[in-house]
Amino acid sequence: MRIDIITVLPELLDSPFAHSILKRGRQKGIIEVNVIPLREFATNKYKSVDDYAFGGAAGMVMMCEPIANCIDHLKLQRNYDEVIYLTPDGELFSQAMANQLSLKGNLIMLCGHYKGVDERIRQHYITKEISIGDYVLSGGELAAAVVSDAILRLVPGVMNDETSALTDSFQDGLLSPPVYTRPAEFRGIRVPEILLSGHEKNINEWKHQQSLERTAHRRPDLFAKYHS
Ligand code: 6GU
Repeated sequence: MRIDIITVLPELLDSPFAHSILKRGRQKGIIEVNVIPLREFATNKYKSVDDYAFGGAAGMVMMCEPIANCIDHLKLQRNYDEVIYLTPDGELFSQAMANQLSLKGNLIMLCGHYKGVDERIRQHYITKEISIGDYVLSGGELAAAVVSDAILRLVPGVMNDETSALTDSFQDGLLSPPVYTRPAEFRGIRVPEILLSGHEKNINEWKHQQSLERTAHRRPDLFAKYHS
């Protein structure tokens, strides 16, 4: 899978894909992440990527030409399954969406900035709009990093057995159970005895029960969906 991220702040995306699971996935050649500086596609002598909003609204708007030129340039080299725009008024991101997108081959992500992009780009180039939650970030870059991370770790071969996605919170609609490591006693607090019992069936039942209780207590909204 390949993700091309278009941004006015490429430096913001240097680190998120350079460590741990995603670093190894890139080294293995299973996933590819490219950060494309939008300013390289600016057309005027000032290299502008934004301009004043028509109608006199406060704040700048990302211009059509640099974005159109950039996406056209990318599309000449390969086909894309989705051209995604990261924006607070997009569809709310979820594990289900991450699962679907992890099956795609090539994705473009366009990071919004300022007051957002000219509506004509949204109408003519964008195939999917994603928000990562009901709060406002200063730009789409951190959202693109969040969405990309959630997608890329699901691509087969990126994770090994120890990091398997199958036992993640949300993958079965429930939160994960609590986990413990050595020592078996820490400041007088013991690990639940069942986890030391070696009885796999009972342990799995205990974990499932803990997941149910956690979800019911912390996320009644998820718990209601799980039972319906
Ligand atoms: Cl995708 N962008 C911005 N700027 N803020 C957000 C967001 C995206 N998702 C939630 N808040």
